[in-house]
Amino acid sequence: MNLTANQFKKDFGQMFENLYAFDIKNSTPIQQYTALGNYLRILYSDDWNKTNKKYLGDQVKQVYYFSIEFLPGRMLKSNLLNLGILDTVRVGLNDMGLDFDNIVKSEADPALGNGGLGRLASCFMDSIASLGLPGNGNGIRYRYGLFQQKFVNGYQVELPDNWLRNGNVWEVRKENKSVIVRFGGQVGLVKGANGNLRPTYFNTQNILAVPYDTGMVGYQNDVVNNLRLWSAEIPPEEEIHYHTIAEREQVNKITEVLYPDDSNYEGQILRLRQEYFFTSAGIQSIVHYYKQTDLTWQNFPNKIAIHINDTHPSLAIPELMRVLLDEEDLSWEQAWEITKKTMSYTNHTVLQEAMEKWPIDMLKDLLPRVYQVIEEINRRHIDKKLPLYGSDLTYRTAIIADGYVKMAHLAIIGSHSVNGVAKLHTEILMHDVLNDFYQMYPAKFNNKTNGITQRRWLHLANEELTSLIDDKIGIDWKTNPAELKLFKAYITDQATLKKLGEIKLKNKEKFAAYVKNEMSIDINPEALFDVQIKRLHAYKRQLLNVLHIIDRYVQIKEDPSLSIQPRVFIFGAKAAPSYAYAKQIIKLINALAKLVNNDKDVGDKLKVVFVENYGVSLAELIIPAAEVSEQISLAGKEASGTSNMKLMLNGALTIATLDGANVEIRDFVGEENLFLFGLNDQEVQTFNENGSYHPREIYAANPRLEKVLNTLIDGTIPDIETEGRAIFDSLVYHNDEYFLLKDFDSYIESQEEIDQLYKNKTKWNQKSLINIASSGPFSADFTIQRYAEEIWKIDSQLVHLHHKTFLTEPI
Ligand code: 26V
Repeated sequence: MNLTANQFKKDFGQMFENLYAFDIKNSTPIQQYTALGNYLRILYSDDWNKTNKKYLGDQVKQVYYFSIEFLPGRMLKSNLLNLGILDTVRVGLNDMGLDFDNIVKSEADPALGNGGLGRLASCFMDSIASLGLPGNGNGIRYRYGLFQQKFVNGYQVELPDNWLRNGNVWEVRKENKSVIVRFGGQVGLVKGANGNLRPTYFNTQNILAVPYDTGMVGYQNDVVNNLRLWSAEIPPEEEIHYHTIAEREQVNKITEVLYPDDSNYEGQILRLRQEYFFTSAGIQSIVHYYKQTDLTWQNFPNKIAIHINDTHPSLAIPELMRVLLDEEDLSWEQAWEITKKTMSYTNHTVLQEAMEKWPIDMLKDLLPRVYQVIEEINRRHIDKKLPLYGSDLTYRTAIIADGYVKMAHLAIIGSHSVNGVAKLHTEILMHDVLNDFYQMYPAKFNNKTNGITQRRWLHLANEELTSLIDDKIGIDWKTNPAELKLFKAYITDQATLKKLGEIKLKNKEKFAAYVKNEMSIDINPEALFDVQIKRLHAYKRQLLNVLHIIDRYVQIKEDPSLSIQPRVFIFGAKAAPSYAYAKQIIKLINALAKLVNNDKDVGDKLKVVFVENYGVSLAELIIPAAEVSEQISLAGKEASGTSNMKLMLNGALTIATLDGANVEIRDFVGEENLFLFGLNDQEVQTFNENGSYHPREIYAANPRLEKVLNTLIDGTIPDIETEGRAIFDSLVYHNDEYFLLKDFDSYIESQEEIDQLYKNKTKWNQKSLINIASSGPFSADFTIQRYAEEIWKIDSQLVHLHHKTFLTEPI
């Protein structure tokens, strides 16, 4: 976009006065932000409109990414970057005497997701637009995002996240595009115009779904795609039926809050309402859109792809069937062909406790017609497969069984594609967790390793590193991330290595200033910064990290003159409010931090920093400052991980188990450039099958580990009587489900190697450089290119393909 700083100053100053009717000199950063956001939205509105018109006019195939979570992060800077006016606006604002960084910080960070799954959806939206692909997001406009986390006496406390308090400049409410979503009631058969009996619904509760659209600006390509988030309201014509406040609240509640139970399924009816609400609204709006064309229904899958992000939107399958059967009068066979060809599904977890299944009666009462459709899908599935696969296998794949409707089964049977999110994860799906389905539908299964957008996670988060890379290899890596590998040519260039170290130090200083300001903790920027940032979950093993910290503490206390590499251990993590064990681990980390950070014997040798309220914005501050990336989940449990990719891209060295995408990171970066430890997934499986793991024996036989574990229960760490005991028992007496004791020694050994390497700054920076240069294949641009070609069959609409050398790098 062409814009000079002078033009910007004139236009923006005018815009501000039009909005607020006072001089910008007397304004607050929030007002400045609001005006700037409005200015930008107007700036790209023409491209937004044109993009829409082009897709409709050319009748190109489009994908709709259905996700119950999106985690976009603040959008001001990313929109400026993608519009190509970041520097211009910065200069302009500076000339006007305004503080750009303050303006940026006054934007609320929309926390409409829990973690990896929601952030992935947003990285994908960025890549879809940046590749010029016709794609749309479909989700929920939660009135309150994921809770804000506070620590009170070391315990997690959850506060509401009123992210819309100051409005939202990026969204456009489109009441004229509203649709009605129906719940409850009964189904009857009524003769239609053509004399056929038609399912008709009575006594339903009708909810108005109102869309709020947000532009997804592509990277300097004039493309603006659409993210549509739905809000629940009382339909104006039904106001009369809502007599009490309680009845009205029931409607608002549907899109009030995001469920904070990442990976822990609880069969709550409100959650089911949410799932059907945004799914039905999305399907209806797609069908309305499609009917603007004069294409036949048979053409639907040639023009529309619908992607189901985990099982949360899997009611899209029976909902599309319902619309095609009941509203468009298609036969079952026609409707089923169309539905299967349209739908594709991604699995994001192998954890049994996260698998969605709804009690039959709950689904039947809330969605009677949808339930009938699911029953029929199930009946036909069993009928067809029984003669081919026999009863054992066939009934194991039933959608309705044991009193439940199993959403993963529905998603697989109703889609043409099922993918995992990293090579190992997909292997585990095919050969273990979903093996029954793999036997039936081998061709449906495929892998799409996750990716991240280098625009947010390198370009915006780490501008100094970006300029260094630009200086050395030019700027083409921004549109073809495979070119990052050219940076390897500087592996022996002392000046580049030195510069890399200086940039890291600067980023560490910036983070240290934040820690000082927010937490009153002094950390030494020269110490090694070790980072674990992800949801708190037992399988991710933050606790193993803690055991290592305690081990260091014990050693220092035994010999205060010990010479040891100073380290700062940095944690960021939210725990689901109902996840008691995860919350106990939070308390433990905070208690340990208090002990360690205030111990005179320890000094700079060891610091523990647990940042409050970890989210996208904090990730942008922490990741550029990280030197060690902790990716230490029990092998076989983490589907992919994506912080592993973001940290590597910013030059951190990874300490990892062979889990999720760590396996591919190892393949690209080389075994000598990361630190592997611990059991592999096969070994874990063998222990589990044989019941041959006995942590109590390890405890008894390993004095170093015994000392560490005893600190949990002997008062060494103050104020954790309950938590310390519970955690100790889970490890020593309740069989240590995630094999921490087994992996302890090899973890400690790898950590010692890290200390050794850190002594040699040149070698360290060389490995850091190789990590940066090897992270191109993990760009979401590649991931999306594969989804587009292999699953969605959609084409880029860019006239000038910037991406000519794409896909040279296989994953
Ligand atoms: C599951 C559930 C279960 C029901 C209650 C609410 C709720 C909310 C979110 C989820 C999603 C869990 C799955 C998930 O987030 N998986 C993560 O997906 C990342 C992106 O593919 C991947 O990198 C992580 O390894 C994986 O844990």
